[in-house]
Parts: sequence; structure tokens; C-alpha cells
Amino acid sequence: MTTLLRPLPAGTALLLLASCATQETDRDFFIKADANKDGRLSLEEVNKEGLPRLFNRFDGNGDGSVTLVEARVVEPGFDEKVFASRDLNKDGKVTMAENEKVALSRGGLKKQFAEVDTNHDGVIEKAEAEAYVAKTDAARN
Ligand SMILES: [Ca+2]
Ligand SMILES: [Ca+2]
Ligand SMILES: [Ca+2]
Repeated sequence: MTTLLRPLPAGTALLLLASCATQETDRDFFIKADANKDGRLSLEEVNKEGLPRLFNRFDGNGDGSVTLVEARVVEPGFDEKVFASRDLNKDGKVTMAENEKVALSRGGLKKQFAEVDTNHDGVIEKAEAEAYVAKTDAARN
């Protein structure tokens, strides 16, 4: 499933970043992430909306930081080294800022973005998002 602290497995839906993977929340992600409302998503917009959403899924107690224990609640066996690589100040907690800094230095959600950007022009058009939603729905059924 989707993970916060390391690259998502290939095939993971970008738009499944919404906590509940229904068509409605996928559309909701597109609308929310489209900060400048031009009907297209840049990688920057996807990272800005997507990274905090992923982070919040791991932050079980909602205190703004993720401990290794919290990470393992979501993903049992979560790799300690991967966790440590995100914990920049080594205080045993990964804050949203730490996570974003490390994630963005690795391109953030670019893999997931590329999967949806089927014509590879660097923007996700609404039609591409819709096609992706339809495809993942078909794969589920
Ligand atoms: Ca927490
Ligand atoms: Ca830290
Ligand atoms: Ca495109």
C-alpha cells in the first residue's frame, strides 16, 4: 500500500492519496490540488497536496509528527533506517517539514505523477486524471 517515507511501489495510484479510494475522493484530490484552478496539475501542486495527505495518514495521534511506532501501525515492519533517513534532527520523530524536505529532494511524488501524466507533457490534465480514475476502478473490479 502507499507509504510515506519511501517511494511508493510502482502502480500505486496517485489519486489514491485520498484516504478513501473512491472515485469521488479521487476527483476531490484533483480539485483540491489544483491550487491555481487552471484545470491542470503540476508536480508541484501534486506534491503540495499529496505529501501532507500521506503524512497525516501516518500521524496516528495527529500531533504533527510521526514516530516509528506510528509508522509501524500503518505499515508493520516499517524499516528503521528509512525512518532515520527522514528524521533529520534525530529526535525520533519525523515532522511534516522534515518529511517534505527529504521527499522533495527526491522529486516527491514524481513517479506517481508520471503514471497519470500519460502524454508526458509535465502536467496532469483533467482528462488524464479521469482516465486514470477509470483505469484504477476497472483494475479493482
Ligand atoms: Ca504523531
Ligand atoms: Ca525529527
Ligand atoms: Ca499531461
